[in-house]
Amino acid sequence: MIIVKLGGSVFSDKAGEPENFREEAVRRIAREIGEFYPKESFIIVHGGGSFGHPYAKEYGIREGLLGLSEDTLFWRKKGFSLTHHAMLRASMKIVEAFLAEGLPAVSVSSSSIFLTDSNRVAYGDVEPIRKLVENGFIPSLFGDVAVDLEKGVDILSGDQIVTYLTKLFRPRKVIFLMSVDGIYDGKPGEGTLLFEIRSNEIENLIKRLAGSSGTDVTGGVINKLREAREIARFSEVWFVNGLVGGRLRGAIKGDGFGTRIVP
Ligand code: IP8
Repeated sequence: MIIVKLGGSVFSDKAGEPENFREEAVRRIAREIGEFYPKESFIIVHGGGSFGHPYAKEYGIREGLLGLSEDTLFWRKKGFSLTHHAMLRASMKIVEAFLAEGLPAVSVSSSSIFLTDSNRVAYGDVEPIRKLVENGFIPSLFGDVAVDLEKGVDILSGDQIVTYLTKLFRPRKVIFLMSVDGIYDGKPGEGTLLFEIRSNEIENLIKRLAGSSGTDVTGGVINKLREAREIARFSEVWFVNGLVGGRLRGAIKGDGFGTRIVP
């Protein structure tokens, strides 16, 4: 099994119009997966991109529901629903792109199967996912809103979902598709691309890297690196550019261009 995290900045331009969608890029990614499926099984987890993040930010979903006046409480709950619906629209587009390439992707709503606590998955009902995979489907989950055990509501990042699924399903590989060539020591384009990172070096790297891009409510590359350190205990991890044809194929085959996390 391979888990592919389809970054929000790959299937959409986060700095562009709300809900813009790069259909051609997603269809090409689906075709690269199609070169290995069904011999290899896949789970897709995608991010929020220009769909979920603007709503999550506007309605302050991460602030939760505690201590709010009645009006603000209703407003935030409305934002929860709107953020989820934006994610459903993203999911629909991604699944349609996969179907158009002949791959049986099936949308699985993360907020229906996960509960969070302190920024992690606290509960997950993953049996339907396991069964979908066993029956040859490609489950497609996504970063989403979530009911949170402590603060009422929160945002659950796709990266956290990937970590949770990795611990349970032990995929042989986890591949993060990004809009840059991998993890850089410094700002992308300015720092140097790191082809290999030892998992025990990740903490220092996180300290060196500056904050992340504007609309990303879940912490961008820093969050990914934290998850990667955890994931690397169970699986091979790659970060590759999902906007460049062939990079995903390379990571699947094992001779890819990008960053590989080594134990
Ligand atoms: O882009 C966030 O998921 P991520 C999802 O994987 C929402 O961090 C709803 C903002």
